[in-house]
Amino acid sequence: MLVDDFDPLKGKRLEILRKDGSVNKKLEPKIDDDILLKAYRTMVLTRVADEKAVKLQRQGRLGAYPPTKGQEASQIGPALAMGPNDWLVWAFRELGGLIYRGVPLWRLYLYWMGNEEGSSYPEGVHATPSVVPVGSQVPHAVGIAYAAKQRKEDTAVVCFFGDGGTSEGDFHEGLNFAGVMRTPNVFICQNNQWAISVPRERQTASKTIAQKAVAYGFPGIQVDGNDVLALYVATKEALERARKGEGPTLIESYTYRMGDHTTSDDATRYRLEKELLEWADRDPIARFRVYLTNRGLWGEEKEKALLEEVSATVEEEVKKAESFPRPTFEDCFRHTFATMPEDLREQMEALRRELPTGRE
Ligand SMILES: Cc1ncc(C[n+]2csc(CCOP(=O)(O)OP(=O)(O)O)c2C)c(N)n1
Ligand SMILES: [Mg+2]
Repeated sequence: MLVDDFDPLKGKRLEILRKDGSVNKKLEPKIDDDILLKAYRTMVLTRVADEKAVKLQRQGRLGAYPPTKGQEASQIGPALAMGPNDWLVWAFRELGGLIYRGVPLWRLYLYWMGNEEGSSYPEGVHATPSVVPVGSQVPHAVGIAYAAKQRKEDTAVVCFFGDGGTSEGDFHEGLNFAGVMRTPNVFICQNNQWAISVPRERQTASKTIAQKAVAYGFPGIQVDGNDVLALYVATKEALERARKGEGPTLIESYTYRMGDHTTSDDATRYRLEKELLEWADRDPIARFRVYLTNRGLWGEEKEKALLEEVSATVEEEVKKAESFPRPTFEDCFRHTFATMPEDLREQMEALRRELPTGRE
């Protein structure tokens, strides 16, 4: 088993697709060509959709947005490994995984535009809505997995969170419970080296995040987070364990946030350009393209056609999202209770009085 060969306490990291696009043949997974191509398309679509979201925010057409650039493999690798009944529980920076799992892009844009309709996913798409309170989705993911186990359903739950999320009580409570009850969870920490302006070294004194699993009594593995094949392989093995009733796994996806924390942030204030350039050299999409080219599946013509198709798709999705009415200030008071409690109604009325006329 991989988790035995890549002991995080010994500082080992699973890498299959190297940054130059060459591959470790011994560990290379067998994935059908059409799945590989779908994964590549989704990675490129995610990159283009992400850049568009930042532009929309700058133009005042979308609220705040957390860029996902650089983390595409980290999300799409696990998505490839998931079965149709598995749940995806996410935080707020998992655009690629959601698109791969079938959440329409226009819905995700709509969510960042402030419209709660954006959190309503099509029937059969097993994904929870975004949660911004850091780490709070971890107990939810464990609860879903525990319920599936009690009901004897063939369902595992893949839960994403960040390096910053591991400092929250919810992370500890969730992983502890999962370990004790052997729930079918795969925890994926997207260690993108930063939690807003807090670097990874200030987040935890642990040498790796993967090694935290040891204390909870289940396997942990650190994986090159810019390597879509390694993420696929590690998640697939973890899901197999989960389905066999062998309990959870913690995967640390060692990656990098290429953009700002959100559109309200300016990362040049706290990190060096040198670091950014080093990680740009480890781009997850570039190496996957070389891999596909070496396998005879890709070339310049196809790349050009794909970029055109994907850009047109993104424009269509934006159009669809913008066809919905813009949210009003009242929307942030809705959707929590079926019937709004009196004190919340009073707060809403107080805010209405504060707003300048015309801004409602
Ligand atoms: C409980 C809580 N505390 C603080 C914040 C403010 N906040 C939003 S994102 C974030 C950093 C999260 O870092 P990480 O978990 O590494 O995820 P990343 O943003 O890097 O994807 C913080 C502190 C919050 N949303 N919730
Ligand atoms: Mg982070």
